[in-house]
Amino acid sequence: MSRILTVAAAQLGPIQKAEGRDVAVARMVRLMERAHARGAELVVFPELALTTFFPRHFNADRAEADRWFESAMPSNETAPLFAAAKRLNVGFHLGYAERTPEGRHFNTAILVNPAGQIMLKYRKIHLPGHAEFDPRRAVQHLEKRYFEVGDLGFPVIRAPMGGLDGVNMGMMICNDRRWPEAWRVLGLQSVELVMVGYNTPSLNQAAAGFEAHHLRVFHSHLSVQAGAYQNATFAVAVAKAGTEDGNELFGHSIIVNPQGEILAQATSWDDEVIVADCDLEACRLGRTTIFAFDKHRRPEAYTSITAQTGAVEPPEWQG
Ligand code: CDV
Repeated sequence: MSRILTVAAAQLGPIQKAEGRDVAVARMVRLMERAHARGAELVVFPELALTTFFPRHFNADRAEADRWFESAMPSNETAPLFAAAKRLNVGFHLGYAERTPEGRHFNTAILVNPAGQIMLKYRKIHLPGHAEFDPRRAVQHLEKRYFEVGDLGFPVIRAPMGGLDGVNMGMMICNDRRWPEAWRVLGLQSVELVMVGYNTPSLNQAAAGFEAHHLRVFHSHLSVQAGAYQNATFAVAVAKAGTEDGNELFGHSIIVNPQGEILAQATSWDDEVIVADCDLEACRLGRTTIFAFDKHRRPEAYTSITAQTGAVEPPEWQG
């Protein structure tokens, strides 16, 4: 019997540094309405969806960056998203910068049900970039300056969504999608839908050498399609795209099935909704055959995955 959840990726076009949250939230409400009109039951927004991608901007005084963070969720400014969810009877996923009551800072995503309840929170674990101003870079990437490493692991929750009694839903954020370890930790919790928002520059600003432009999108899709296939899950990868503060982010948001196939793909680098009917029963094939983890995994051979961070050199052949 099929278990269909209709999922939308709500790609956002650029948000400029001078634009307020009210502008972003109004655009997001419109995207929710458009997604709902196309039958979506769950709408997925990108990483740091409420503001420009501020880690490209250096603040010598760290506290000045606090203006990019939310200290309440919902807040007056984000309440329209929660109200729209109720009005339209849709769930949503939102990425934002979180400042906790203790003054800690995280790159965070939440999953909200149509009643406006936060069902799941994730804090980004793989933080790319650097902590100090780097004079060699044309554009900074200061995630390591502004955020702590997430402290919630990679959680999955089983909860009602759309017309389904239980959907196993998990999250990762942007750079996490490139790490197979993150996918597998979600896979080991029987995840059926992975939501991942991203802000990815079209150019590799850290590149010391040449990297062909088309590979930026290829590597993003490769990671999401492989992660979905190898863990027998659907995945929604959604961009903030276009030229923000003079810096280009690529779009190409996708919805992927457990075979690793792309079901829907955004074609603009602006606000755009893509929708796919995800039959969660399709997770069963991989899970019970080639990726039946309980039958085939060999964790005793994988100890280096958690015991070390960097790669070591192999022994020299002595022949
Ligand atoms: N926001 C990100 O995590 N962006 C990184 C870029 C810097 C490479 C990404 O992995 O897409």
